[in-house]
Amino acid sequence: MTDQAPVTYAGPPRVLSGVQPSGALHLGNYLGALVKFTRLQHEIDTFIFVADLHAITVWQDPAALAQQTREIAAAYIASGLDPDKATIFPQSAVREHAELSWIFNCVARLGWLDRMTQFKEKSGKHKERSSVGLYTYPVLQAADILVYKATHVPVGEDQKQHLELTRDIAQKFNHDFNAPGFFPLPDPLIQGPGARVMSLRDGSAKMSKSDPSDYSRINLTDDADTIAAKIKKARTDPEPLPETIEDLAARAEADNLVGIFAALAGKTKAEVLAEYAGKGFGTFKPALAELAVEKLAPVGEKMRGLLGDPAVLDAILAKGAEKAREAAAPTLAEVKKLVGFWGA
Ligand code: AQP
Repeated sequence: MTDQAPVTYAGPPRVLSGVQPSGALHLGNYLGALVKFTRLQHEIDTFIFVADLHAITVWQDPAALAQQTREIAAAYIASGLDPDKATIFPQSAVREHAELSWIFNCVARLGWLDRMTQFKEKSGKHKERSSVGLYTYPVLQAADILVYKATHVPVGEDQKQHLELTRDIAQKFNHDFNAPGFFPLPDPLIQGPGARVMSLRDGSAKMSKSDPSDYSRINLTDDADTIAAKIKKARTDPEPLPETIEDLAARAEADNLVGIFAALAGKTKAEVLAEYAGKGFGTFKPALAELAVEKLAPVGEKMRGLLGDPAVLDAILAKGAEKAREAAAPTLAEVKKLVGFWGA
């Protein structure tokens, strides 16, 4: 322990994020995560992984997991991630994530994890039957980020609490091991109208892979007709669109569709309202469907093309894993020294 004033992290900026290979990707994953990755790769050194260690916190069919991993990699590239710019890799191929996660399990406090709302939501009424991994998921997430000393983490709104936990772990590690400024306190990049895309069937629930209704979400692999049909069937209210954001706030489903339009068009919700205020959903939904098809159908098509040649995807993942290991290994070596392990 030390009385020294905290020293801020002085290393270079770096982006880290990932998506679990636990099912088909949807519009929420695309707007909350993938689109941001693509933008950031041009600005900052970017590491994007396929979170297969996270995926097995709930049961995954061993015969399908590797292919699901390729599918996420294909979605990244189809959304615009360039493997020559960003490092794209499977989490399980870089063992430093799991090793640092154990050390962080000994830094994080039970009380911190007890507060995590995602565990409560995902474990539901059967907490005692959930895997221990599901409970310590946010600790692994902290290791994912900090093993690369990442400073910026593009995620959807649902990950905000986990990012706060990452900052708490970094701060406690730096303090306990007398290493001020060793780990950065990473900033979540959440803002934007796509940060929380809600279900098309229920404006109070987030769009999610695990929702039993396929009509609740738009999958990246949906074809143009399916995308249009899902938007047509999306739940709404009978009122025309209002003029102000404030008047939209109490209308969850309308707010969600305007938010999706804004995110896909690269506009603000206010700009969308300026165009559609006073118009009903009979006008707005077809315009949204057209925009969604224009933006998403090519992504699905490109994904299918990439998946037709798994050897190319595997080569990209293998090369990414090598680069990621090179970046992660020195951090873990320093951590082991700080902790005081023999031989470190
Ligand atoms: N509805 C959403 N709106 C905006 N962003 C979202 N994300 C997920 N849902 C939305 C963001 O997508 C990234 C990857 O998510 P993930 O697959 O790692 O985990 P998740 O959050 O558990 O995704 P799902 O679809 O909700 O899966 P299930 O149904 O299994 O819980 C993250 O950045 C997340 O914020």
